Amino acid sequence: MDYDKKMAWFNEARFGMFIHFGLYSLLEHGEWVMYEERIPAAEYAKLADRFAPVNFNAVALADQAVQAGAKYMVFTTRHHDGFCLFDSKVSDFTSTKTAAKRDFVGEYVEAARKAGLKVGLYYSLLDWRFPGYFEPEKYPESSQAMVEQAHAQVRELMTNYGKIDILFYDGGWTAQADLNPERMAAFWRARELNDMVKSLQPGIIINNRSGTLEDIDTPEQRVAASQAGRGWESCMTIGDFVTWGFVRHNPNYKTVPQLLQHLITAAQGEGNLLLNVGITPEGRICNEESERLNAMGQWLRQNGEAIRGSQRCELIGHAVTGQVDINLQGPWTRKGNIGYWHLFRWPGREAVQILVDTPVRKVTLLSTGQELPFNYDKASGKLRIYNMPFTPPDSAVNVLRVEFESEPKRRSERDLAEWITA
Ligand code: FHN
Repeated sequence: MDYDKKMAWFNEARFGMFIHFGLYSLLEHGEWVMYEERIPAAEYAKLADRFAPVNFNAVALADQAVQAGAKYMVFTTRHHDGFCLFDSKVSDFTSTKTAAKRDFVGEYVEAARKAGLKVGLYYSLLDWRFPGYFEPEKYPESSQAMVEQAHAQVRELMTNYGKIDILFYDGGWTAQADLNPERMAAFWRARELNDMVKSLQPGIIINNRSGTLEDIDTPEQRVAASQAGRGWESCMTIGDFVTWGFVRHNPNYKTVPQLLQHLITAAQGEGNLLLNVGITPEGRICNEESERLNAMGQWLRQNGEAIRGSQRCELIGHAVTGQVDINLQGPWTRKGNIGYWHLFRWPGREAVQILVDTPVRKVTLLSTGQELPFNYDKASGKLRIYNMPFTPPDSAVNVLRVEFESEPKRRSERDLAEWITA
């Protein structure tokens, strides 16, 4: 399928909800607990006897994503511990064959679709239960078996749950932390794997973590734009960067303005934010995360126009490569001839944007529709917006919607000192 066509819904969405849930959720020490505490496989497997999250409600999860303004979800079908939240013919270490006796992936997919959300599946290639993962030369058969298992399970996921919109691979690196794409692709037989995925799910968006480039880049815990024309998605936790699985006592949650600023910064570079929730042992989203998501949803309901399907804007934004200026107030997004100025810091009565090369027709405050007087001086390239409310209407981020005569262009400064004597 044509790349732009395939990516259209993804680029319109800009915001997705990531869900980390698995056996590790029971221990509340994060999703790496098995490895970080070197819990032997047989001992770790006993967790499955008491993994029966009665409050796991996929409909409620999907509802939360909708409330947050997310347009898609990505769910951990299996993390590095190898425990599958789906039925698998090639493993008994699954939620369908142990205490829970539930196919959480099936429940999730159905709920997501019903809520009108696009469906993403996360799958960890590596599986810590295989000695051959850690020592492939010493245990070549085990290493082979792990790769075979990954191929078989990805096939199951791509076959048994109807249309899947995103495949989010993870854990493609070696135990020696080798992230060389060629070696990763050779180890996992990624080309063969992804050919199979594409034949089963035409139109699926595949991430870049199996060793082959595929459709999207996935910067983690940071927002970093790819080259124009290439899709990308920053995945990030609401809490601090150490853990994606639920941790009960974590004082390090990001604030709503911080989270919105990450979303906007992604939108500025034509990328998405995939924001993670760590599900509690009982199967819920904790209040700290839920409250933040709801606040983001509230903001998006008023300002979503500036985010959905956003394009890059030439006006100075936040730390744009190759430009010395950093716009104190915040970055711009764009849609056609409309520029959206995201005020991360409220400037008071007047906002000044320099190096504007395109005449302006109209300025409004996006959330209220209030029209604001302005002056655009073609000679200096300055846009002054006046009579703004003294206190910011939104306590997090306010957006000025600026209608230009044509696509807003940035004026280049041929003589960098000219402005001093102007
Ligand atoms: O090791 C994982 C981590 O637990 C988490 O799942 C994140 C999400 O992108 N990915 C890995 C590290 O890149």
